[in-house]
Amino acid sequence: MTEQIPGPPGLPILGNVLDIDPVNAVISLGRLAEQYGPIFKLTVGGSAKIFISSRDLVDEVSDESRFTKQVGGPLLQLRNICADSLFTAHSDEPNWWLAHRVLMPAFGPLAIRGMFDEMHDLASQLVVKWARFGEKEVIDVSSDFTRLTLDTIALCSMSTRFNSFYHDQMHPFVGSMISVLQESGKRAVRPPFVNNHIMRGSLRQYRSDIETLRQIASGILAERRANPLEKKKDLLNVMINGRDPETGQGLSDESILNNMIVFLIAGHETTSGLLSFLFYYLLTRPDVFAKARQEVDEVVGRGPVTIEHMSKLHYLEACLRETLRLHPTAPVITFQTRPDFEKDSTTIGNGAYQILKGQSIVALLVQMQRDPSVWGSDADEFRPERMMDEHFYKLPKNSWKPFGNGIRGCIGRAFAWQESLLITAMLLQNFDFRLHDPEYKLEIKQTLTIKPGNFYMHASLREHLD
Ligand code: MNH
Repeated sequence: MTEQIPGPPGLPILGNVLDIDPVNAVISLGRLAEQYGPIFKLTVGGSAKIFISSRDLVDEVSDESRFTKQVGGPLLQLRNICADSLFTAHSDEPNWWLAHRVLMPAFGPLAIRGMFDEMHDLASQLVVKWARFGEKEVIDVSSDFTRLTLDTIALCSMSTRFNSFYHDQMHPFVGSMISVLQESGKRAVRPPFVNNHIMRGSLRQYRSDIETLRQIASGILAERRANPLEKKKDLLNVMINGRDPETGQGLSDESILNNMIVFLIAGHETTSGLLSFLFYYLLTRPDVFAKARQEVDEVVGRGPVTIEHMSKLHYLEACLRETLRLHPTAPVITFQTRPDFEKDSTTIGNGAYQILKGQSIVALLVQMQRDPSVWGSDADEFRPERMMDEHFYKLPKNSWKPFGNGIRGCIGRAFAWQESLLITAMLLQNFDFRLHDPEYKLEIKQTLTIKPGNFYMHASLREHLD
């Protein structure tokens, strides 16, 4: 016998729309998890969704022989922009397999090492900017990190410089991207007839922003076709020249455009959020700051940060892991039964809860990664020691999964890791920091991803005593 899944009662037509604050969906879902427990059910946009937040339940749905990623909610809306790109394709779409096989080598360890110098170049621009500003300037932390991560993914993926640090106005691609991402989030919680017939003004703006993104991307592609830059190994060249090792097939221009746009979307906000949350901990935890800086001083010293240092910054790495545990910047991942799953239903919770074929199961990573049965009674505390290699590699499987699940997990993980380590090492090597508001309490701001809200700091060049 299976059990009823608990949840708040809904309204006849609107379902549980009022239980979710669209601006702060992740926070309101977290509150419902506190109230209803590790599994609860809501009706959103006409269909029932199941929300899970314990490690054991997430472990069960991570079983790829029964479940896979579901493209629904905001991701389904993103398909208006990038169709069946790597990130937004359904797991059984042929273009997912094709792009996955063509692109995997381009995100492998060797290829990412090859991007080090370009990452270093842009991180240096941030160092120069903060050094010139001096200690009085109020730094909007996540805004500067967003400029940096966006410039980095644009340079490494398509050798294009957005030069975000040299312009007050953001590059037109950026403005349109931010606005389509916001609108996609809003569309996901509105009924379709409202999106397509009532919000006419928003729809017009949405279409024109999508057009801007596609035009800029296709301009870059056309220019590359005219000037092939044969020695470049950026992602764009891999997409143009790469062939599926199994079939010999290459990506169509349409698919290249979709994936160019998706790298820029998926490849910057999550990393910028990670760096911003990390800096929140570095600035509010003098013990953590001292250890991190000591490691940088010992490993790197005063000279340039190099690729060889990347594998030696063990404490910094633990800090990054612990930051993503408490604040997984892509805060939910959605599962459903595999399209080729042969039965009409299955169960989770050791047989307790029935899951129908195609049913949405949303894993709430913020709660899941604080499950006391894995992390103990200090689960809410930032304690990087628990993430040092000797503990990290012994964690129960699927208890830390900020990069998603299995074959549909993040392809950019090594990229984000190298970028984050490099930036943090360079900043710790060069600056002292302090909070702008010494009383600052962490606020969470959500778009599709999460980042700290209203978080400002000051940076001053370190006085090296030697
Ligand atoms: Mn990334 C998928 C988190 C950095 C490109 N990424 C995912 C998923 C998560 C995720 C979670 C799975 C989403 C889902 O199940 O719906 N990604 C992150 C985090 C960071 C990150 C926390 C940084 C920190 N991601 C990056 C970077 C890039 C990138 C950098 C590009 C260079 N991510 C992707 C792509 C996918 C993805 C592409 C889709 C992969 C697939 O489905 O095959």
